[in-house]
Amino acid sequence: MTIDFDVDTLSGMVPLRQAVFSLGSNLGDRMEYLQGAVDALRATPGLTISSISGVYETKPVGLLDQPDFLNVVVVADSTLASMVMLERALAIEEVFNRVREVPGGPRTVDVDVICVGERRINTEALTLPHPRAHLRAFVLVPWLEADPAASLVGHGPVAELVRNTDTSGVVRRTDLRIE
Ligand code: PH2
Ligand code: MG
Ligand code: MG
Repeated sequence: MTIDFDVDTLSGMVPLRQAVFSLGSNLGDRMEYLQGAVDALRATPGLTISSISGVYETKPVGLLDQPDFLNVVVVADSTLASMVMLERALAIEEVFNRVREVPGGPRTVDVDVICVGERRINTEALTLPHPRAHLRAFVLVPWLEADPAASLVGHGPVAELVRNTDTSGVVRRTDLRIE
């Protein structure tokens, strides 16, 4: 176990950092769920959205026998501790009736914390940066759109990661937009 003792684990103030969230939906009215999740993030005290990617239609990664996803990435400035962001993400999933029947299976809405500044954390509840983000075109492509200068802790510029990733299953839906 990693002993994790710094400002982030205390309940007091933490510095303003950039947080990146990956949102996905592949059940029901996908746009409705994504918009609702973004609205809930926007309404979170201590968190200010700075950029939202376009909407991407993406082929499922991992468990292949499930409907296509819509994915977006939200970039925010926040003074919240990482664990508080995770709690908020899980609460948003709860509100939108996320069902967890099959691990990695279909969901109304999934809200993942991808990274919080330079923070590295490895606990049972949360690993930062997200351990698979650097491999996932459905995270990297929208993230690069939302923040062309983005860099992933330990992995380098997102632009470079996108160049080295198969992005064929990730298609921008120019007809859709998150407000
Ligand atoms: N989320 C997963 C597993 N697979 N595939 C796509 N295309 N989009 C996702 O958001 C996604 C996935 C686990 O959370
Ligand atoms: Mg996920
Ligand atoms: Mg998740």
